[in-house]
Amino acid sequence: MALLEDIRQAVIDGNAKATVQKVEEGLAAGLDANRILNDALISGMQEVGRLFEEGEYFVPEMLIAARAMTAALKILRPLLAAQGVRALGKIAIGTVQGDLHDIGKSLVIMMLEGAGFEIVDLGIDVPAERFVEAARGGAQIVAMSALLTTTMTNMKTVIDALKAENVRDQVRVLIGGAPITQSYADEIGADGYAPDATSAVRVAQQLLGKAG
Ligand code: B12
Repeated sequence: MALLEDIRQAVIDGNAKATVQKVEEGLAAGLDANRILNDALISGMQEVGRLFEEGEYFVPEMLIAARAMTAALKILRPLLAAQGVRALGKIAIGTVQGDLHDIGKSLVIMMLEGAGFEIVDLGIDVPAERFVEAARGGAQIVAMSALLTTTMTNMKTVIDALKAENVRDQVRVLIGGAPITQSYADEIGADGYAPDATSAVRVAQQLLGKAG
């Protein structure tokens, strides 16, 4: 569909204004918010990743593409998250230390909020101690995001810190991000892994015994 392709291209070009304008146009024309997210925005970011890998794009291009995507997500947020649902449990989520990627985390937050979870957003570049504090503060799930192979190892650092501080048994640990796999989750002793924001909701429900 031409409009979806226009939105995708606007993200690749890093044109926030055009991205927002086209998303609004799409919604007005009756396009589904999920379709805009998956077929235009996420697909556009995947292409940006590919261009970066091939040396055609550099960090500044990635950054402006990320800004365009973030601007569009603000519009989609209320549409993707259903309102006023009951609290299913408290989840503290952050991107691990050394890692500044937050678009995937924002999407996971949106979906979890929409499903009725209370979210504590710890932000990006989060040191292990902050995850430990969140566990002490009553979060039932500690969720971590990592996009870099060099920072994903900090997920294990957090799990080790939770153990050292005697709070590992109080929480369930959920992890995700592009380089993460189920086998990595098993290897570091995380309780759950999900490959995307939609399945993050299902896994979070399962972890708290509220299977959906
Ligand atoms: C945008 C982007 C950036 C932006 C980030 C802006 C921002 N606000 O987030 C900027 C420009 C800052 C950036 C910087 C860098 N980046 Co970058 N970046 C990307 C890019 C293009 C897109 C990431 C993204 O937003 N994807 C879209 C979202 C929706 O997908 P997602 O993050 O995977 O999230 C989904 C799932 O993974 C999952 N998920 C995510 N988190 C969680 C958490 C939980 C609990 C669960 C259950 C699920 C879950 O659900 C999400 C939704 O479905 C990727 C390429 C790619 N294809 O991933 C490279 C990429 C991740 N970056 C890369 C690199 C190398 C870097 C830099 C080192 C570059 C440099 N030389 O400086 C720096 C590192 C900075 C740092 N310290 O973090 C590499 C990583 C390579 C590797 N294997 O380690 C990639 C893969 C590009 C590439 N192909 O080489 N980057």
